[in-house]
Amino acid sequence: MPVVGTSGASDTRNNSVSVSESSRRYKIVGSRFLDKVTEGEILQDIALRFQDGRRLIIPIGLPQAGKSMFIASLIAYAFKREEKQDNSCNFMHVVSREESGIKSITDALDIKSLLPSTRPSEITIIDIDMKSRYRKRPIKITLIDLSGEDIKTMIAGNQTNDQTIVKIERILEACIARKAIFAMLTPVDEHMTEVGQVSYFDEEEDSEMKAFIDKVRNNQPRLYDFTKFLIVVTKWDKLPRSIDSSKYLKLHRNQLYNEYSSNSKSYSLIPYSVGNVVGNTIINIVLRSPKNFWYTLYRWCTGKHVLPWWKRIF
Ligand SMILES: Nc1nc2c(ncn2[C@@H]2O[C@H](COP(=O)(O)OP(=O)(O)OP(=O)(O)O)[C@@H](O)[C@H]2O)c(=O)[nH]1
Ligand SMILES: [Mg+2]
Repeated sequence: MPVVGTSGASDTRNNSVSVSESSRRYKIVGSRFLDKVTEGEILQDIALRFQDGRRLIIPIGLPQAGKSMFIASLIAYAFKREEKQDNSCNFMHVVSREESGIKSITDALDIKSLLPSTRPSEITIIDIDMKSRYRKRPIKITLIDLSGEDIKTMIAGNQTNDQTIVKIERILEACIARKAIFAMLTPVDEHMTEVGQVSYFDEEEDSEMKAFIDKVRNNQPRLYDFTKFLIVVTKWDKLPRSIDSSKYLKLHRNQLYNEYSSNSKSYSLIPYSVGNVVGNTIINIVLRSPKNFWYTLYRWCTGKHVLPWWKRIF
């Protein structure tokens, strides 16, 4: 059974850790290449995580959609506690910080650097547990980062012999074993000057993301029914003016909006920003979006708010 570090909120940088037992349990942790592992190895590792009650969160998006930075921002919120006031939850590494894939992310964020583009066939698997200070039950999460190039190829569906793509499809199919979350990341057009003016970029994003949903629905109807689709509009800070996220979706991702509004049971929507990005630097890492995400996730998984009612009132 994976055990986790249990140190308190004041010691989060070192709360890792070292649980060699769980490192042995999960063979594939941190960053690896799918062409270097067999289908059996990766699926067994995923199955172990399901057995441990882990919930998989898989960002789905085209190259440069913001998948890796979305994960980095969630990690930043979880493990950069000194930069935030909120101490209502504890986050714990499940394997040592060094081998978990978290270290390279937090090291990059320490120098406010963006992460490099994820290479084709690369996969990063990160296991984190989250516990409210006011609740007994922790939630166990596994984040899986994939390459946008691979996701694009998978959506196009014409590379049936590509073993990397086959493995990704198998990983997604395996999510039938335990309710997973496919986070559909679709970025604001960086060149947008006016809200309401739909660009070619918007149209392409809309149809590619919709094609992914259709692919799951048509090829794996049970998986479609079982999976939660969370639409995440990334690079929200790039909007020229503020707008309600569902209005944005209706205007700029109309096909996704129709999905979202026709089936509120399976779909949710959040706007997301990792902070102000200038060139290769994140000028200031914003923690509002990841906090919102983690709180929402905790509620989905446990049916309870991170905070007790008396904390929310006062
Ligand atoms: N302004 C702004 N830019 C962002 C944000 N998130 C990501 N970016 C920019 O988008 C680029 C791509 O982000 P990544 O997270 O690497 O994208 P990805 O989806 O992982 O891309 P691949 O690895 O190629 O599939 C980053 O280098 C940033 O320049 C955000 O919240 N705001
Ligand atoms: Mg990436």
